[in-house]
Amino acid sequence: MMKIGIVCFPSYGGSGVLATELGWHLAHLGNQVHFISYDHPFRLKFHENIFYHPVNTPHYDLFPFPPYYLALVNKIVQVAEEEGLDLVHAHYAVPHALAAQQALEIVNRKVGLVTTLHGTDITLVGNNESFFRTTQHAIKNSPGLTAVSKDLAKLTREVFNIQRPVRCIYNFVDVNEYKRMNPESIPCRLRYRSKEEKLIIHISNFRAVKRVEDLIEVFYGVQKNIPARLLLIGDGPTRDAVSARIREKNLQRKVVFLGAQDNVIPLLSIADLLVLPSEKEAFGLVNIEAMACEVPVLATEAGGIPEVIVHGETGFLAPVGDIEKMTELALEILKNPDLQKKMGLEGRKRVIENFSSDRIVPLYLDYYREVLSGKS
Ligand code: GMT
Repeated sequence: MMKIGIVCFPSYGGSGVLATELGWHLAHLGNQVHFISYDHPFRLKFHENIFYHPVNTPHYDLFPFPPYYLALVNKIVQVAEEEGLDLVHAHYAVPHALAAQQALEIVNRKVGLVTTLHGTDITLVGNNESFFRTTQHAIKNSPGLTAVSKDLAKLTREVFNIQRPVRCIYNFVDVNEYKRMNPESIPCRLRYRSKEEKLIIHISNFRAVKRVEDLIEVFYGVQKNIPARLLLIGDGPTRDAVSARIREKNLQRKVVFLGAQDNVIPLLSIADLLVLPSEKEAFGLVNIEAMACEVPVLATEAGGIPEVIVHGETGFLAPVGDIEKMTELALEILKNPDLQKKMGLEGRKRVIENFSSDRIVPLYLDYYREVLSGKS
């Protein structure tokens, strides 16, 4: 049994979801898990081995910006000392990797540290001049360092000009939870689609990097060919621009915008295709959530996505921004129920074999032991 501190973002977004799920599974395997964050992680379910420690940033007139980083370092020190942590697992490089490192320099005994890089912490944030040197320092010096795809591990070494190994540990889902429900048992099914219509689904945090406007263009082409609807789930900075594009294309009656949702399993279970047109994507957690629910995926060739989706078997890959190709591939799946079914089943099989919690969580535990023994 280990005592593990998890530092993560608590809000919607892949890194927070992954960290939360990992913490839950580690607790389920008998470890004691301490979440350290500014809010209660939104997907965190109760478990007797899980504890939550909020980071409170006091207001003081002299501070024009609340000093969250300082409060976070202080909280990690406090939890590590009071709870006797064996290891801290920092998710997302900025600011968690450096905060955890500083905290563990202060702690009065040796505590292990693993940093997991999730993607935008390297491609967008860490890469920014304002954060570059601190992020580089943090990833150079974290005793354990993982990335969620081989592509991200390679990119990290290139961007930060480092030689050290970066262990690839893929995202995972619990396939006992993520499985296709009988669509007939989902009451909202006919609200979002009629029996004749095909349903495309998209789930993201609506950041520019997701290129959701490309999806609107693809959907425009699809619905000109076959009866179809589009279900958009999530919220974020490009939501208004996406809504504007939907109006511009006069698609309001065919697009349902649900906003952020806690439980996407029933929604995936009524979908025929998930589309993820991202410009950058370290892994694409939503891809395996969809695949586990037997939904084929059409995504771009960006980042780590080709490590997840097998073109022609579990879905299709297309170049970033290639609307015409994406429309053609979407139609190929939606017009061919046998192909859709086959890809859906292959997708679930691939997730069970490669990206299930049963397979991935032990890899993290093994890595923790390796780091604690000083072998990594
Ligand atoms: O997808 C996002 O923009 C959210 C972001 C995050 O950090 O919360 O997700 C990143 O981490 C996920 C979990 O490891 C990965 O599956 C996503 O691919 C990655 N997002 C990007 O690289 C854009």
